[in-house]
Amino acid sequence: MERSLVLIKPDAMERGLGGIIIGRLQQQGLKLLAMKMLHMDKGLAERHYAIHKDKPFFNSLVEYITSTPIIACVFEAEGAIDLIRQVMGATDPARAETGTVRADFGLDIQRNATHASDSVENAHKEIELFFTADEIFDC
Ligand code: FUP
Repeated sequence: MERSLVLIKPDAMERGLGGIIIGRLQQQGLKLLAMKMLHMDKGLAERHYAIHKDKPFFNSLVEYITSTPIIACVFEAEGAIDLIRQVMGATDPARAETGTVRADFGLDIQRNATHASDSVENAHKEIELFFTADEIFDC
């Protein structure tokens, strides 16, 4: 069974879209194992986006993701990584397929409503950044 970290980002939080996005994932059969609302600090944001630290958009991305509280979730399913990325659509909402979360709710490439892990290895690392083992309910 695969797990993925999903973040409801500040632009979606500001528009009250957390419930509908989490609902879309649950409707696809993804099982919600963990969820919390938190305000990421700079250190957590820099660790979460460490892979992008040399990119020109890194500082702006860290500033954005720390700008409001967010919701972090862990979802589980067979093939969860690909399934969630299909539900979310392309990173850039302008390129996201019709009916995807980012096509429907994303504003631009930075304010694209959600984050979802892009591999099993990264999901494992990302989940550990946000959740302790006893916060994940595998029932
Ligand atoms: P994704 O895996 O879909 O989250 O996309 P990426 O790993 O390529 O990008 C990580 C985050 O960087 C995205 F959520 C959006 C942001 N980003 C920018 O802000 N500007 C860019 O030019 C590219 C990505």
